[in-house]
Amino acid sequence: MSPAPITLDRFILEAQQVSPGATGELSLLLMRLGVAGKRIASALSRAGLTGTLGAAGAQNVQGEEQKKLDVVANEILVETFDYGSLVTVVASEEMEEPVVYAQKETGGGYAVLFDPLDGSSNIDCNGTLGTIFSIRRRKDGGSADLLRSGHEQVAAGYVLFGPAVLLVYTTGSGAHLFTLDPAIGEFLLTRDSLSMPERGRGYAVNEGRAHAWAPEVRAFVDYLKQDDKASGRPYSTRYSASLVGDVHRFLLEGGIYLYPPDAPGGKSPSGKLRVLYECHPLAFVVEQAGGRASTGTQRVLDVVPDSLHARIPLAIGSREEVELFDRFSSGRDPKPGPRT
Ligand code: AFP
Repeated sequence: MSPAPITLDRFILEAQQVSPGATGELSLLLMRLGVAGKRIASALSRAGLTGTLGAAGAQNVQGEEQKKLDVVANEILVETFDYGSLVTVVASEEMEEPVVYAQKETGGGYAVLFDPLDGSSNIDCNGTLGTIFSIRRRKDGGSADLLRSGHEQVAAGYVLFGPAVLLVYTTGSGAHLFTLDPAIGEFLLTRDSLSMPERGRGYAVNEGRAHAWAPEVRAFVDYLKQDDKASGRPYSTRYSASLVGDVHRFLLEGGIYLYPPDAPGGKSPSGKLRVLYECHPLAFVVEQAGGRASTGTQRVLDVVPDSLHARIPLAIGSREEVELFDRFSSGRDPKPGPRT
């Protein structure tokens, strides 16, 4: 008989047993995220049949059009943590203000931050989507409590909704990959302690916005496209309009995802992606797998946001490409080495 599959719950519980001082609360929370991921996957798979595709008719706090499924996924996550007194506050890309759960207004417990449905432009065409989450210990309460560096995350991860539903998470000792087995409704361990390639052959960026980029960003992307076998170029473009989908690809294959800032004076001088809901959690996962995440001038995990919905430029992926992007960004001589 083949060995019993390792379920998400078993993996989390076994990790808890070798974690000194663990109370089991974080374990429960991670397991609930698994359940929320399954509920969101179910809503997505039936959306075309239940009339939940299309726009919700409102805008989120970023001024972006909300899709009905953005709202559904957000509601599932808010509801998921509204019992059991583990989580005192949740904050979401889709909500202007955090939700503070009544039973724990005095503080303590955990804060969960999320982008409920990343890549929403893919919803109506059945493209890749994701849910990104970040877990922090709550300190003295209030929103200011959440405005801290990415090093304060105790866990982070994402659920990827593609041909298969995947869950990747880290608590700071490696990043682990699970695949939902639809036959039994469980996430099963498929790769323990992911290790991403130090260098890849793909890049993901919305080149339709190249006109707005700073010259050094254009120079970097042009560099990737030049033909030079010795340094493994040209790279292939791999842009899916879902950060989770692209980052997951590069986690497995190596490469770099970019959402650069506009040149000074442009419309989006800080880029598009949100520090707390997208950049910090994915940076935590990718670093745990041996990769890097940078704004071009700063390590993403070092960034302390000045507001809940603050944005930063993001370069995330294999160590070598992200370091190269930093060298271009700072105007240093890139001097890329030959491909090994
Ligand atoms: P939405 O979830 O609002 O569609 O944003 C998706 C995203 O944050 C990221 O997942 C994509 O890579 C990027 O934005 C797409 O943005 P562009 O449409 O500007 O390429």
